[in-house]
Amino acid sequence: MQKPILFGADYSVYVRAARLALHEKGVDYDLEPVDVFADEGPPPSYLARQPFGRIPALEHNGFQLYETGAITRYIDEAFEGPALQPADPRHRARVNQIISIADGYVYPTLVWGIYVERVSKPLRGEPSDGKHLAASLFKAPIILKALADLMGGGLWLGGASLTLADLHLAPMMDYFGMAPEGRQMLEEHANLNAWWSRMRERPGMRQTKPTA
Ligand SMILES: N[C@@H](CCC(=O)N[C@@H](CS)C(=O)NCC(=O)O)C(=O)O
Repeated sequence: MQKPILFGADYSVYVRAARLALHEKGVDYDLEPVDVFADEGPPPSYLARQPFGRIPALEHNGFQLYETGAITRYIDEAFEGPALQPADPRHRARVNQIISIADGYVYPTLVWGIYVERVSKPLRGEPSDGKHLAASLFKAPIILKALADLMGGGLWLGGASLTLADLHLAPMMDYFGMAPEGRQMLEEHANLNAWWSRMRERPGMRQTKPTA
């Protein structure tokens, strides 16, 4: 069997979620660099793999796949290792709900609206969009409360064991927590904060830390 190849860049939260799934399953893989934010954009050969120009994309034994939710579920189901999705329909639905919240609300608001405006743009010497930041800071507590409510008293977001919900959310939380407001908001929810302390210590998280 060939090693899976993941196309993307280590700065991407979505690439990192797929890499975390590979790490948790104990799967050896190659990371083939694709920089979607390069001035010239992604190479045309990559657009043949991912017509929307987003990262990541996966190739495994000739099977090509894009969209992170499909990739992480495929990794979970195609490889040996601990199951990352609960078998019980209600628990599995909860995991899928949290992944959907990550895509629909966490990524645009906590990553683009807060991390990018508050941390990344100033580091690059670019002006922040104050309105975007303010609107995102206003929406963020709703998102954190929803996640904290769904998590309840479990150790992990989806219950007693680590699931894809944790792996999708963790890379986004890592960026969000780099903003002082992000750290403060996280600390207001004891269960989420404790989850983040557990999650950030996993070997996969350390091995996939963005380089820049
Ligand atoms: N729906 C896509 C989203 C992936 C995504 O947005 N990736 C970002 C990097 S974290 C990207 O490629 N952005 C490039 C762009 O917005 O042009 C998936 O689930 O894979």
